[in-house]
Parts: sequence; C-alpha cells; structure tokens
Amino acid sequence: MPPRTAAAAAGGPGSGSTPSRLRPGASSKSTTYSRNKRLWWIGGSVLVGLVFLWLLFSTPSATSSDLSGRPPRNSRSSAARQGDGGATDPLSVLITHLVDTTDHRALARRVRELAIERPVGSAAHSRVADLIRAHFASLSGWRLDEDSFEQPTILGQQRFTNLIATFLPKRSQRHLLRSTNMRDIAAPRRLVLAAHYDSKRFEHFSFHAATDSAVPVAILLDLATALQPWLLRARDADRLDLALQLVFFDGEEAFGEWTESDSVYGSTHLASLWANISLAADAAPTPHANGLSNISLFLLLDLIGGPAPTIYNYLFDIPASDAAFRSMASIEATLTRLKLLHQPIDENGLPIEPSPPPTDTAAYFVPRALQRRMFIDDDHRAFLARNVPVLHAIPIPYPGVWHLESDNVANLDWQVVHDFALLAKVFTASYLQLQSSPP
Ligand code: 1BN
Ligand code: ZN
Repeated sequence: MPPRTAAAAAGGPGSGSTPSRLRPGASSKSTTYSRNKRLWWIGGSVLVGLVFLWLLFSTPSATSSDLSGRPPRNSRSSAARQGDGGATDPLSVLITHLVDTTDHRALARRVRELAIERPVGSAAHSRVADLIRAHFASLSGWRLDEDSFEQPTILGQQRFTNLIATFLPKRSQRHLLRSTNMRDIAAPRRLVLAAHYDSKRFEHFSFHAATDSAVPVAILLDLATALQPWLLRARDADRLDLALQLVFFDGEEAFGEWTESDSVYGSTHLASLWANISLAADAAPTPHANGLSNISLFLLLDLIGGPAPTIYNYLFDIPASDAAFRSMASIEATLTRLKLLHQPIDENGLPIEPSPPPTDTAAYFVPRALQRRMFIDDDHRAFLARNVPVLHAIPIPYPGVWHLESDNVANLDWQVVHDFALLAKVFTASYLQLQSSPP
C-alpha cells in the first residue's frame, strides 16, 4: 500500500498548490495560471493513480471471496472454493482444503454417543473409554497408550484410565529412548491436545455433561480422522517434525466439592509419570530432559459447546502460551474473513436453508489485554506447574448450563461445536506445518 503521505508529496492540494504570489519567478497572471493548471493536472492524475493503487492493495489478503463479493450463504465448501481462486497465502489455502474434512453428521453422532452419564467407575464410563479406543483402532498411523492406576478418593478406591493417542513422526522411530520403552513421548517435540472424558457424578439427576467435556472429546476424535491423510503423507515424506498427541483424561471431576486434592486425578497422574521419565538426549530438546520437556504446547479444551463462548489470553505472561493464543486468534480472524465461521447450521451439522443471518459473530478468542494472569483450575494444573506451555481453551463466563442437568445435547449450540472443530483442525495443521495441498 502506498504511504498515505505520498499523495501530498506528489503534488496534491497540500503541496503543488502553493499560491503563485509565494512562488519564485511567477511573472504574469496568465503564465502563472497555465503553469498552475498544468501542475494541477499532473498532481490530480498522480493522485487518482495513487488512490486506485491504494484501493487495489488495501483489500485484506485479497481473497477472491473478499474481492468478488460474498460467497453464497451457508455453503462452507463453496466459500472455501471461492477462497481457492484468490487466497494464495499457505494458511488460507490449507483452510480451503480442510474446511470440507469435517463429517458433520459423524461429529453430531459422536457428541450424542459421548454425552451420556459417565461418572468414574460406571459401565457407561467404560463404554465411552471403549468408544475412544475403537476410534483409534479404526485409524492408521496412531498408537494408543493407556495410563491406568488406582487411587483412594472420598468415595473409596477408584480406578482411572487416561487414554493417550499418538501420531509419531518418522524420526522418533529412529531416536528410540535409551532409558525407557515409552515410545509415545519419544519425539523430538510434541503438540498435545487434551480433554476429559469422565462426567461429574450427581445424586439427584442424570448429568450428561455435553459441554463438560463430550464436545471437546468429539472434536479431538474428528480431528484425528480428518488430519490422518495429511499426517500420513507428512510422516512418510519425513516432513513431520512434531508428534501429535491427543490425551483423554479420566477423573477430572471432583467426587465431592472441587478441591486441589479432590479433582484432576488423571492429569495429575500422567504429568507426574511423564515428569519422572528421563528422555535420552537425542529425543528431547535439552539434555537430561524428562517426558514433559519436549511438549511444545499443551492445548486443553473444556466447557465448549454453549452459545457465544469467549476465551481470553489467560496465560499471556508465558511467551509460548501467548504466541499460541495469538496464533489461534489470528486463525479465527482468517476463518471469519473467509466466512467459514458463524454459519447457521442445524443439530446434524447441516446448513439451515434458507439461511437466517448469523446471530452472533463476536470473536471466540479475544486477545484483549488482561490485567494479570488468570488461572482457572483444570487438567492443565500439573503441567503448568512444571512449566509446560499451556493454551487453556475454556470460556469465561462458563456456559450457563455448567454442572446443571441442562448441560445436555438439546442445549448445545451446534454452530459453536462445528466452529471449534474447524478451529482445532486448522490450528493443529498450521502448528505442525502440514502441507497446504490435499493429500
Ligand atoms: C471444568 C469443568 N472444571 C470442572 N468441570 C474445572 C473448574 C474448576 C471450573 C473450578 C470452575 C471452577
Ligand atoms: Zn465439570
């Protein structure tokens, strides 16, 4: 874009129109007038040219949907295809290919399967764990590890099982650990995405915990399926630098009132397990590293699926957390510009026709400056305490249905569910630098 001051410098009214009486050598009125006319003509032409150039280059990112008018309403794929024509930056191109990877019906079906009463120790809790196991058994390239342990609680001895799905880069298979056989953490670096699959136990009603956290779990399962072809291609070409790890925590919820000791059982156990594993120097960024020090980012999704969530940069004082938050906010801005978020859809994830205007297009990730760091207790506690960079994707305020019987599928905002599924996929693909062309 030309600098705004250029027009004036090149002869606009502010410069070339210096009054003749002040100009040296102005001898007669007519000569002065014709010279002035010529100067005005040149200055005016330059100004028109500059305004034209400014209009051309100031259009944000020059995507074809921006330049050629709005894409057809409610057509996510057509919006993406419109983006194909003009969006040349790698992120926009990647988005145009990723936008159609969500199987909307499958995502909605999965949320319904997961959003059942599933407190630790119940049969439904085991069934949900089996659903997650079966999901990864049906994919290729993923390994599933389990961290199972027993611990006393106020409701007696309980068994917890964290499920850890890992997609390893090629090189980690060469860099086997010397000191342990835990290959799931043996990549040079890891991106960890996490959500909890247990639900809080309530005596007097059946708590389905749809936002807490059936939706985040379903988003991670969708992400694993959708990115699998991209991951396989990157790994086989030895272009995948980080392992992608999806962690499904057990025992996030307290058995009684939430306290530091009665909560986050699964994540506390796994963080301590990984912290006590010594990684061989060639599998970690620093010598004497442990199973936490090669985690580049720990992204925790919680309480997602209610209407109009706003997530703030809670941990802005940690550089890697701040950078991750800003990257997520910038991805959201790009998706919004491409008209791929806030599109009205029904409970099956299908566009509503004819389309009502989007009800709310406020940003989800709000990069507004906060006065001080904010810590909302959750499954990241034990990781943050050991200096793992965290992006905590939890809305403030919590959904209105939080820990109420009404936290069920009927009260989900499906637009938000699908928007976060897309955000999570684009963020992950961008973080792992997956190639923008489709596999
Ligand atoms: C999130 C979902 N949490 C519980 N269920 C964590 C939390 C702890 C939220 C204390 C608010 C207060
Ligand atoms: Zn909860």
